[in-house]
Amino acid sequence: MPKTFKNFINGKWKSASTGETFDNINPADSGQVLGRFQKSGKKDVDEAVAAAANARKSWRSMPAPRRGDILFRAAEMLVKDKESLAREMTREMGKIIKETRGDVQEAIDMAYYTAGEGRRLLGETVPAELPNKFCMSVRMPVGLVAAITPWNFPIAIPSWKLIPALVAGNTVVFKPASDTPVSAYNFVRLLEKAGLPPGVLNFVTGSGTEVGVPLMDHPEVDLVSFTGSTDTGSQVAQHCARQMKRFSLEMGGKNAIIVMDDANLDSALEGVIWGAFGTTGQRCTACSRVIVHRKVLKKFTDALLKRAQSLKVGDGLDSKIEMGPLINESQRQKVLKYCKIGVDEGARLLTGGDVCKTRATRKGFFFQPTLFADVSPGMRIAQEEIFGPVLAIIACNSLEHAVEIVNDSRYGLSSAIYTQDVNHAFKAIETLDTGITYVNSSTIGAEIQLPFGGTKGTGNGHREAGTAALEIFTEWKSVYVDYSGKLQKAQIDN
Ligand code: UN1
Repeated sequence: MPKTFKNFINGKWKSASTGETFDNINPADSGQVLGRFQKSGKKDVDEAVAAAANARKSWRSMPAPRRGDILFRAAEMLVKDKESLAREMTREMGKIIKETRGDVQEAIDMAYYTAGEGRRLLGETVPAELPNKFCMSVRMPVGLVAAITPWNFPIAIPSWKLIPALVAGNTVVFKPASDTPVSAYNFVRLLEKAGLPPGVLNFVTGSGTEVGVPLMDHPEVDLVSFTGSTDTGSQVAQHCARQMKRFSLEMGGKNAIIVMDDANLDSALEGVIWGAFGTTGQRCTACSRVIVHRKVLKKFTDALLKRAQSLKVGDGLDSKIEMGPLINESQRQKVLKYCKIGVDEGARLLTGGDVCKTRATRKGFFFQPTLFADVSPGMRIAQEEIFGPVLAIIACNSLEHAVEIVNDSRYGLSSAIYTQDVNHAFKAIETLDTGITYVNSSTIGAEIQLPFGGTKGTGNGHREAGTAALEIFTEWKSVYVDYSGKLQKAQIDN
């Protein structure tokens, strides 16, 4: 019998009011049920929100360095449990063990870095325009945060939301993706053990419609922090706008790498393969387009083909495996559909394009590493987010042309250029319309001390991680202290 996991509300682990559960399965072996999770409903959401609302006052009045101490403890516990957390994550999410270790490491980095905000949370002191007067700005918590997270970074992305929200003095109701609830549970359990008081962090599992919607619609929720698809993100925006709530959205990408004729092609090859097929292409930052200068197109395409065909696909717990399965069957069908669209549009399928059919991969949601050549920038496979191991190769004639192709997208998350020419590198940094640009590196691999997020359809102007995260999770308060002992009128007495 698989273990049954519960919700965490007001410091207690409890079953959902519905009495129902859902199964969490291993995408590398879909017959394997890893656990049963609560199929919660509105009543559970109401209870979790009430607990978070109740804890608001005491949590925001705890000195921020003390809140940071709890998060430092969580960082230490993550270090200690890194290997077991990574293994459980590979089992439920599918990405290879090296990558799930990286996922946990990202949460460790986030916890250490952001716990330190407990002793910073910097504001400004500025001169006053009148004598005997003092001015400063301080950061205040927003209030009650709903964190809604995806399955592709089952601990890292929750850490981007929960840790800055908590250190800033907010209380949280956390709804994880239903494909990866074990990792979310492990993270919450660890934060509980690190010493969060009851009600400060609540955890409710279940579907988007039964948990996500009532959560973001709840009038006590002040802020919704969401990472996921652009379609769902736009729903979140509409729900939040009705109640004038604050919301931050981190959504799709159609990230591209430019390979110039002066690039180090060996290094570019590694970067493109890693960007396109790492996490089985299921990163918002995945490289799904490579824009190659015509002068090196044939050589680079041949090298890509050789490397893509040699990738070892299988169970991510086996350390020799380079690419795991897709998350579930419906994602696999979506990727398959896009491969058919690519062929119909006239792109040339070089390799892949179908589900894996070997003995070792029969039981899971595996897909072949796929390359399309002769892709033109307007094709659907070059415009729409596929979220799978499918790479479109597009030819360009110059840097200007390449940048035009990269920017011809509704998304603007990550971009990269491989070049040995410093002028090309800086021109690309200046003109690529994305939130992140890499020079001589892949589109993936963002570090937590910098802002993470994108332009255009990727987001709504906010950034996660770094100190930028505090812009979402805090409100500014401007403070004026007049110690003149009399009424002084700004703009009038000076
Ligand atoms: C995501 O793609 O959903 O930069 C997050 C990266 C990771 C985070 C990616 N550090 O690829």
